[in-house]
This record gives sequence, C-alpha cells and structure tokens, in this order.
Amino acid sequence: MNNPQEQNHLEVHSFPIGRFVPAENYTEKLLERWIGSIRSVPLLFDYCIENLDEAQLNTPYREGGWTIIQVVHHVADSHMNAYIRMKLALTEERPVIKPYEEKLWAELPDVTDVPLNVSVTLIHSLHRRWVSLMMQLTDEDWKREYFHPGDQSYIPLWQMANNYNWHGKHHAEQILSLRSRMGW
Ligand code: NI
Repeated sequence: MNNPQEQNHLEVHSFPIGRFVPAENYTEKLLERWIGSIRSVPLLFDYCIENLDEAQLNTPYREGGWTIIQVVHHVADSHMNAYIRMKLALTEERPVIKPYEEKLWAELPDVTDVPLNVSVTLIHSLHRRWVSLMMQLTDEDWKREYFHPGDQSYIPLWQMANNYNWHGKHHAEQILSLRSRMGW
C-alpha cells in the first residue's frame, strides 16, 4: 500500500481513537480514571453490538480486518491474558509473562464457532473480578512489574491499567465507527 491517502485511511480505521500513547507516570486521579474506563468496557460492548444481525456481526470492521465477532472475542482473549499477567505480577517477583499470537488466537474454533454473546458475558465476569482486584491495589502494588520477553522490558501494573483503559475503547470504537460508516 503506497498511496498515502489509503495508508491514512487504514490508520484511521485501524486506530479510530489513535494509537496508545503511554502516560509518563501515574497519579491517583489517573488510576481512578483508567479503572473507571476498564469497568465500563463490558457495557460499552453491550452497546456496540446491540441490534446487529448475523451478517453485520460477520462484517470486518475495516477491509482485511477482523469481523465484529472476532474483535469481541479478541477483547476477551486479550483481557484474560492481562488479568492473569496482573495476578502473576502481584504474587511473584517480576515474573516473565507469556506473549501470545493474538491473530492466530482470533482464528481458532472457540472464536469461529461460538456466539459472541458468550464472550460478552465472559468480559462482564472477567472485568467484575479484574476491577475488584484493581480497586484494592496499594501504591506499592501498582509499582510491581512483570517482564515482557518480546519487548524485553519491565512493565509496572499502573502501566497495564493505562494500556487496557485504551485497549477496550480502541476496539469498541472500531465497531462503533464501522456502524456509523454503514449507517447501522
Ligand atoms: Ni487488541
């Protein structure tokens, strides 16, 4: 894809709220905002998929991109991994976490053969536990880290909250901007 206009199009459709820009540090206020946004993700996805039929749900959010169904299952996959990473970092000293092939995960039968409301329910349950955990973390906890072998970097938990606050909204907006483009 050499056409800059097309490239810009792809960027806007892929990252409708922009790419993740990490915060340099955290404050109590920021944490509150990030946790609040993670808390609202399940309801946000209820809203994203409301009244869509099977054909609409099977539409890619952009040309060559995931279908709405794959996006929702991906959010469940991604946030399950995140939740487990957080628990590992809370209970072990700077554990090495396991990256995963998210594109391949989105093509496995539990994505292609399972209705997406199963994953929406999963996201509701998962976020209930995840948010309840995050609400109790102390300043010391937020500074705990895990090691990401892909990036070769240590990630503190406050950065996870920062990142996943973006991640949920990022995928929700992919669906919402498709809906608005299609007039759904
Ligand atoms: Ni993602």
